[in-house]
Amino acid sequence: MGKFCISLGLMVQCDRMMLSHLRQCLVISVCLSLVATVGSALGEDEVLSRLRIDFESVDEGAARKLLSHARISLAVGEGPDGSDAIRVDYVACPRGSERVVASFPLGQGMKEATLLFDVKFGEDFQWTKGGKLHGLGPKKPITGGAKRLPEGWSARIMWREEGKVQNYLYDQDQSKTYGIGERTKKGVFMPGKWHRVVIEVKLNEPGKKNGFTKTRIDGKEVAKTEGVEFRGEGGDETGIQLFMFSTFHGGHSTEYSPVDSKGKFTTVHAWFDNFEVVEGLRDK
Ligand SMILES: [Ca+2]
Repeated sequence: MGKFCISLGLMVQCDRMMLSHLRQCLVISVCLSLVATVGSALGEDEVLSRLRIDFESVDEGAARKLLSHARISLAVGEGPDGSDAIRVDYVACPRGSERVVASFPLGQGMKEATLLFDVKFGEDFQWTKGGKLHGLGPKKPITGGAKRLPEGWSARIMWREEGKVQNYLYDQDQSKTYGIGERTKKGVFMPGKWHRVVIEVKLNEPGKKNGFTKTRIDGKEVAKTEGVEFRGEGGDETGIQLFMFSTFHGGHSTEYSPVDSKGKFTTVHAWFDNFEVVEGLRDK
């Protein structure tokens, strides 16, 4: 009887401990789910976003810097939703069109990031053999056929003949002069139409060929390049640190240059709005 009483007492004691433990678990899990909810709510708009340019305020920051470029002007009310946007003038030259480039630091190096923007090519836009569109890079990106460096790389896209789209990546392959990457078989960009561009970049681990770039246009994946060795070494400076505003025809020959009906160099245009760089991979 004595033994039974002691056992019963222990069982009651155990039940109490379990109940108290259960309560603690419940409190902890409720707290954790609250944190997760707040985190994801903030994440959409504030925590994950590294850069946003919508041209609704152009007196300072990145918008002002872009508008200080001689070939970029404010396009009032010409954005995809009737808001303000920018227009880029592509002025023909012997190697395509004049370079319209600007860099924007994004802070601490990221291993994964997504660049999003809207683009509309003019009704009379000339694709020629191709040209560059914006992308992401490390602190010191490699472009223009420059010598590959362990800490350098870049991930942009190109338009090609008939509005085709190509990933355009500078990786660690010393045997290549220019960028590499998959391209679409058919045209994707249409003159006179706004397109939503989403470029996801996942960097490789140093020493491994396990990076990738995926490009989506208007919600559809059009080009995926996998097994990429973007960087040859680690460190914050080799992470995704730069938004590369970079657009021009070329290339390096007149095959890339826009010309008029008489074959003379001409100027064509494209419009841009709603640039954003977010941490992590985001399909949108
Ligand atoms: Ca806008």
